[in-house]
Amino acid sequence: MKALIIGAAGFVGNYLIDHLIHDCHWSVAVTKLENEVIEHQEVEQYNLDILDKQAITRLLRVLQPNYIFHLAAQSSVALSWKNPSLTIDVNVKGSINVLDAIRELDYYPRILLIGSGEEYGHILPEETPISEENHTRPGNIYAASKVCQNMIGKIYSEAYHMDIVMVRAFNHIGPKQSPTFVVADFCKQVAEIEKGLKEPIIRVGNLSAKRDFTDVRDVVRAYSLLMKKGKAGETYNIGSGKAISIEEILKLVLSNSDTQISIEIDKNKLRPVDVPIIEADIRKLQECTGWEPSININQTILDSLNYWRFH
Ligand code: A2R
Repeated sequence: MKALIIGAAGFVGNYLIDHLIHDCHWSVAVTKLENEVIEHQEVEQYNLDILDKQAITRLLRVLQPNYIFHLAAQSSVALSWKNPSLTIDVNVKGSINVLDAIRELDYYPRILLIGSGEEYGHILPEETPISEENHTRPGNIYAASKVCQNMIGKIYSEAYHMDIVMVRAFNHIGPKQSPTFVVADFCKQVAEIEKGLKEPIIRVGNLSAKRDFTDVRDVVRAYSLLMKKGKAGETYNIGSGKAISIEEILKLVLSNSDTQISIEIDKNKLRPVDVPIIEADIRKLQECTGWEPSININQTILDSLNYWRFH
């Protein structure tokens, strides 16, 4: 099996490459932006900006992979408030470029489109845990762009009989994640405090929000399982199935350090609109694949903290 990961230089791509090579034993090619570096020397690497549709066509005509994991995105909610048009360009126009290039080539790979638990947006208490059938009420520009990507995936799958599976991945965490995301941000701050690089105060945003966190190594396993077993045109939630408050996360991070650290609210870390609770109903994924998360949250936090301690 030949797999192509589009947008492999990011947080998830790094883990997905490892998993596909070492656990699935697939042949793997990857794309990245020109200025990005992918450390895995063993994979074929290509520069690709998904805003350039002709470049996508040229690459796919030559490679013709059986499986395409579409990861390329502007993936930060915070940046989507600051740069909404870039977010829409990359996440909507870029995704349609990928799908349309495949449609025009008249070949039928299986495509996994990566969406987000953020798509559900303002979830009502009685809708928790949230299932794939629920309404989406996106609460930020990133979420809106991923809802749009999901709808386009469904339309292309039905209209052109393309083999597209959509996922809604809830928050995924782990070593090497950018500190624009909350767990990595907390771990990096604590590691800097321990090294004496920063005063012993951790700056935090909204602590009451509850999110469904899964280790990225479990998430990529769900991706390959859905590639093998998912049904075309369907959307699958990927999450732990249990929401935890950011305050609990903060406590876990601090409990893994011996240093005395005080907590301060930083207004810059508060969002214009924040969704109170996001928790995944993962029965559809489990019925289809038998997937279970295997790494508990404290282990992920410890691994992330150790990553920042040694970098
Ligand atoms: O934004 P950058 O410079 O970090 O590059 C990201 C890249 N990317 C693009 N690739 C091709 N053409 C573009 N026009 C373009 N714009 C951005 O996609 C980055 O290297 C990669 C996405 O990786 P991350 O931002 O680290 O996201 P992560 O956590 O790996 O998530 C993968 C997927 C995304 O679709 C998320 O929205 C979803 O999972 O949660």
